[in-house]
Amino acid sequence: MKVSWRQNPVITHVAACAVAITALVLVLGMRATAAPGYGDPLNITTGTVYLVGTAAALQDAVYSANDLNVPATILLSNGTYVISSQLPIRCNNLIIRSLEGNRTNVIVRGPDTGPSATLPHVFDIYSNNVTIADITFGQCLYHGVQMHGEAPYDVTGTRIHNCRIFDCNEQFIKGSSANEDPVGSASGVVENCLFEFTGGWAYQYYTGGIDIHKGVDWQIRDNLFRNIRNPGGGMAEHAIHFWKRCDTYVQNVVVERNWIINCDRGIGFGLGAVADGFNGGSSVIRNNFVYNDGSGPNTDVGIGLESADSVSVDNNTIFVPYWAPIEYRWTATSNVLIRNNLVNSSIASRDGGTATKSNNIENAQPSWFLDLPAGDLHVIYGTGNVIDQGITIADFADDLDGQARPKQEGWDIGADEYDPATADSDGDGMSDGWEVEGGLNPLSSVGDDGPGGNPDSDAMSNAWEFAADTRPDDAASVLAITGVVVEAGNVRLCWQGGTSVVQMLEYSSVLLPDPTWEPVFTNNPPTSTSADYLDVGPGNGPAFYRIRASR
Ligand SMILES: [Ca+2]
Ligand SMILES: [Ca+2]
Ligand SMILES: [Ca+2]
Ligand SMILES: [Ca+2]
Repeated sequence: MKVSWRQNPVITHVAACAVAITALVLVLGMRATAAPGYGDPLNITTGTVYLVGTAAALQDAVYSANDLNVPATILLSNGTYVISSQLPIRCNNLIIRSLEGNRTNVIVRGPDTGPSATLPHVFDIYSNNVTIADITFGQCLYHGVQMHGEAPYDVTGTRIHNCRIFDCNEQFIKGSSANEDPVGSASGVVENCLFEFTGGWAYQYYTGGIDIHKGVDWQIRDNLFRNIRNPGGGMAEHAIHFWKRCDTYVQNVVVERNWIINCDRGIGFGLGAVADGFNGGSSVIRNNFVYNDGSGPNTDVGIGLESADSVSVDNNTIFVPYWAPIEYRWTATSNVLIRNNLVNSSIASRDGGTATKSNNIENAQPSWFLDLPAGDLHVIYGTGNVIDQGITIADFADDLDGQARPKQEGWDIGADEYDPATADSDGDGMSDGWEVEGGLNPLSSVGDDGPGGNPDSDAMSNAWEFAADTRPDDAASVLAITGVVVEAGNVRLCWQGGTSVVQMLEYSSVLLPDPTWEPVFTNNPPTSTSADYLDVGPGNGPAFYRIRASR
């Protein structure tokens, strides 16, 4: 047997003896949270399955499903489906989704766009338990989805998942009701969707993201809204608006973990002084980001409660150039809690609205946030008056990113729970917590504090040390093979490294010209700073080993 070693960058061969082998470090990015407004493909199927590839086939499948009215799934192959008339959905328990799950590859739209678009709606829903998932749709005169909440339809159970909805002249998702009808659409979910005007502006003021009248038991979560703003006279409706209240049931609407960027108005419950509707319940608006750069002429409220009853407004982060990022208006606004919100100006009562406020910060500064112009309101390292300064709320235990609260000593104020293990305030690929522990500046990405720095003058840059979880302030702390011992024909490898990342011991019988590295042993964290492994029977001939690490 011949055991060899390599030392980066010089490769040396030593015959038949125990030697050290240098580590190779694989640098990977930090674990990223899921992008806002995106979700995993739904991948569910029910009943009769239609596979379609053209607009005509899609329309035929909808008509057939409507006629049969038994559970059905329409799967759309990749492509663009240009429809000139809306798709009327009258089949209960219908799923419409992309076959492959990639929403960018399946587009259902009208033939033209802009203020004179000719397609009325894309989906016009009269039935219950309809799911639309993993597609892109838009370019219509009115609504991307119209749900008929008025009798006799009283649509329930609509689910819109992982869709991109674009360029609808009026409200992108509309839940209608009738004046004489007590209840609108109910028990729906809109999640992981992107709503946007692709040209940066709406075409008129009468538009909005989600507008539902007399809705009950809705969940609006993990969506991204952008550019729902009118460049001319009159402000657009909210990105998320539950307008009139149901007459017979409590509202119980949950709006959580949404990002709203550059929309005239963010989230609204109620509108105006009209105090009708059924009081009580436990609606919540929590863990949302609302940002507006103010470049439009109609910049308005982040969260507006108008004649809204029994709503908790908790742990939202709002930065808008409007005098009151959160307003509660009119005397019918009552039984309202406003807690742990991080906003840049007043949380204000108007026209007799009442609320109980606790633990809000109303003077947020631009420098507290990770990327304000992009609407990324994650707080950065050192925002001490925000981090750990919230009150514990029994109703929920996560943050905007779906990560658990608290992370350190207590709840943070605002939608983001700061986590030093994942936060990267200077964007240099190394987490704040690791930088601080290693004596680096978590707010500097250059020089000794950046990924290319090497303040301890060992063989590893800071980026490599981070990937290996070794210390950037200790030259003795590196990822390296420290010993090779031949034991009765087997090889024992000894190495050192960090404690919190995966280590992979690999073998190749050749080094030049191209090694073929095969896995020998995976050392899962938590790992000891010193470890060893007995490789049984590598056989006769040269043997090369390396140790890798990755987060
Ligand atoms: Ca960093
Ligand atoms: Ca740094
Ligand atoms: Ca170093
Ligand atoms: Ca080191």
